[in-house]
Amino acid sequence: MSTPTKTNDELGSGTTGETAALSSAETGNAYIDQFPAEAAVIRAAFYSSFIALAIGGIFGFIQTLHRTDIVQVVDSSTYYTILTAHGVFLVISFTIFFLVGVFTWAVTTSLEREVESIRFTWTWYGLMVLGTIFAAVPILAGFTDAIDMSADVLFTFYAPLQAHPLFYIGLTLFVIGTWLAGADWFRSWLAWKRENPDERIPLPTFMVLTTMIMWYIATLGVAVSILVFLLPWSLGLIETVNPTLTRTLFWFFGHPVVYFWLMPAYMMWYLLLPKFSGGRLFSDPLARVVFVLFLLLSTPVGIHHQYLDPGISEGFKFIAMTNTMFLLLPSLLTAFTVVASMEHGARQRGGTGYFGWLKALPWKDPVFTGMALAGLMFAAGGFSGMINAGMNINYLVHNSMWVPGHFHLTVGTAVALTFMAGAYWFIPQVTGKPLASKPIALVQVVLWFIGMTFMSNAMHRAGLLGMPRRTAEPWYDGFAFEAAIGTVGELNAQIALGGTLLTLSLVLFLVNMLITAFNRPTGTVEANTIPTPLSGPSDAPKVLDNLKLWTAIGIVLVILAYTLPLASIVDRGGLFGPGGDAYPVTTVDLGTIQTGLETLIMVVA
Ligand code: HAS
Ligand code: CU
Repeated sequence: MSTPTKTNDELGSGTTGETAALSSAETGNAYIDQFPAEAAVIRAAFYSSFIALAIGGIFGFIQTLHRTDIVQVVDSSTYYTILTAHGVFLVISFTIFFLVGVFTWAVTTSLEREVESIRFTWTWYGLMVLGTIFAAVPILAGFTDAIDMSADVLFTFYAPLQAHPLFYIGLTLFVIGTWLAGADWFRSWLAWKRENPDERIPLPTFMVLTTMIMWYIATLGVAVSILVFLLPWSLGLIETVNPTLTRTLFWFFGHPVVYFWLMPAYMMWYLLLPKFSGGRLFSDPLARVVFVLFLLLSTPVGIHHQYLDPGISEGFKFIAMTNTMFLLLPSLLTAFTVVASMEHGARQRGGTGYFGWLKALPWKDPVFTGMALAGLMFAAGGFSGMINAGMNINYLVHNSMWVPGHFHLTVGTAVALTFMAGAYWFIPQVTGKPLASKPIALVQVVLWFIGMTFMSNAMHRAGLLGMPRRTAEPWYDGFAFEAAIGTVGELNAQIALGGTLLTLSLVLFLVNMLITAFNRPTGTVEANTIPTPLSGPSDAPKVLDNLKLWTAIGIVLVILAYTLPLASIVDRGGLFGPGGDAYPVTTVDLGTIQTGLETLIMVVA
């Protein structure tokens, strides 16, 4: 390992930052100048994520027009193929490829050191690419009968839906890639720690490490589910599985995965939003508390996705609900800290008054505006999450369009819009080329906000009318949805309009990225600096950096929340039973559909 030629003083770990300068437009001090080898991997990860975004976005567009009955370019029988491709490409590939790039940036920048072995870094990236391709092949093969493969199992992929083995193998490789990525960052930190035994962990690295510990705990559930049950089942090695067990193991992972997407977005709000607001992070200690809370509480809540599942007793559901309500705390703390930092920035820029300071924020900057609008929408998405989390009120919204409304505000905006806005800063950093068009970028982020306002609001309302999710043709013969205000036609029109604006916004984003990538470097790129916090790490109790302690408590909480529910599920249904036929939805004849439906009814009943 060698020390990079140019270092970044402002991100130093020990200073409290009373005298820290804000970022300046020095040239030759962009990330690519400091870490050229790492910049190449991060570029590759970002471009992979954009390819996934483009593919997933196309399916989203087809889907929104299909289920609102505006234009149907595919047969309804392929709807699950489209829905699976939309979900997997966006929430698995787009988000995770992007975040591994951001995490690599965060660790190298804040530790001021190159990765220990760039070959290892390329290896985990390569595994993630291989995994994505393996999983994508059976998903896309679902569109044609010519290839005897499918994976129409949605991004939640639990039994009785069954995919081709290649899908599970691909997911496994992808997850192993992320595990190795985490190992890479831990190695960097340990090497740094040997040289700096008395320093506090720099905040960006602290955020990466806590997120990865959370991810290691969470992915245990999906690893067991795939390796012990789903993969052997799809290979024909075992005849049957216990659907409730695979669902529960999925949600063991399926809730924390949403924080695996959110925590990098939060990291960008903590590190970049204050900078672009013209100020400094309000509190480093609070940020550390938030990430520790996520580490502790993200996993023992997964059963809040299963309030309506039979076979899990109410008491366990109640515990999951209680934990979920505690889990609101880190987000509420984040709302406070990030908005306080923005206010500080606005006042530095001359803003005054109770709310007047809002006008002093740099609304013409797409990085700032994108992230601020993402935060604003997350306030709404967080509230619909609280409603989901209430055990009794969940019965009203579960499996309805409300839920896609919720997650298009959270992962679809808080995360996706933050990542896109962040890309306007990161891509110049890792290419050395200024953004092709700032005005188009600004239009893009605002268009996303407007499109999502239409779409998610109408989705929530449609859900309250009882309109189901995951349905190609959610209209029933002889059944009219009763709308309290407006009509279902109006809601569908809003969903389709919103989806179209989002597609337009996506095109603008991708074109801007494409032109930037192929541009010749002209003009200067801003220096890779983050202002130090107002209240720095020396104000944070040392125990916050005790990662072993938090890991141990995190594991104990998971054991407490999951041992009894899993034991009782296995006790009732058996480890590999009660079974029921596998259910691939497409490329099957009517007889199989009938058997599948009977299975589903059996499982639900
Ligand atoms: Fe969720 C279902 C509960 C957060 C994603 N969620 C889903 C699904 C997805 C998803 C994908 O309890 C569907 C899965 C499926 O296919 O079935 N969710 C919650 C709760 C939270 C929550 C309590 N979800 C997320 C996040 C996601 C995400 C984050 C992705 C990234 N969710 C549920 C439940 C279900 C569920 C049930 C199951 C529903 C069912 O029945 O199927 C909380 O974490 C939310 C806390 C958030 C807040 C908001 C704080 C506000 C902030 C904004 C600050 C403002 C700024 C801007 C910075 C309390 C931080 C200021 C700007 C200025 C201009 C001043
Ligand atoms: Cu959840």
